[in-house]
Amino acid sequence: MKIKLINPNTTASMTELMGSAARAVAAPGTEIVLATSRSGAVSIEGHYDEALSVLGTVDQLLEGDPADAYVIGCFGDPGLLAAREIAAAPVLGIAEAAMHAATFVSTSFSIVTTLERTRVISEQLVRNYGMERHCRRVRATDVAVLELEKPDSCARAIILGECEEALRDDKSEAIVLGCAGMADLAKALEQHLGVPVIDGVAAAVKFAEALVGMRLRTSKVGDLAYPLPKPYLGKLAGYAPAKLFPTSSPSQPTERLAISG
Ligand code: 2AL
Repeated sequence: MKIKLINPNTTASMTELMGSAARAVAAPGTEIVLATSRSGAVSIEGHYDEALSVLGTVDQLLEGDPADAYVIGCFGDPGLLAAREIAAAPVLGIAEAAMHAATFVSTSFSIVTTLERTRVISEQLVRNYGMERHCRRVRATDVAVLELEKPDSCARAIILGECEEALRDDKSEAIVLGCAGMADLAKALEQHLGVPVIDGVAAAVKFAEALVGMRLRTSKVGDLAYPLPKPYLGKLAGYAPAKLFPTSSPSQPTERLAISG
């Protein structure tokens, strides 16, 4: 099967880092196809960065050969539901996947993320995903996303320290890493801390394999039905649904998709 891993930020080296994490866990028959957004911020660290990243993700979703599943490789899961609307293949976000994985191996986790200003994004996801009973705390480190890439930065030490505080002060039993750029830290942190440390990239790839293996596709009835056909104006005219993908008819808003193969 083919899983397309889309990095919504425009830093190709971070896509490669995610790709290594994905390939390390992928089953022998799984091909990981990497895609880096061509438009938008070099790192996603706020609501504006997130909002503007979505078109680059849509471009990558629609471009090239269709995949059996898609992973959005940014911890804010930017554009996740929009992506699910326009694809019939499963689309996974790394935050959602990581939090679900954490609940399978612990009853409580803390999220250790990047800048303080991204904390609210993670907290909103915790609520959206119904994870309030599991997530003890979102801990920001004030490490910028691109600092994670610099070998001489103290990012790793800061993240380790924050994880130790989470275990001691939050009494959490697992750590969810709150950035795709932390994917390469998971195993070393796990060995050091002695608790599960969950990288969402790996979790999303394995869940994607499971969903494809179960032949599950995104529901095209109701909320995640294809967008309604209507004109889009201005700079976004080219993204009008009728031009890009099957659309839901206004008179038949619950269009049903034939499931193949
Ligand atoms: C992220 C992430 O995973 N990639 C990125 O550019 N920003 N999320 C975060 N909380 O820093």
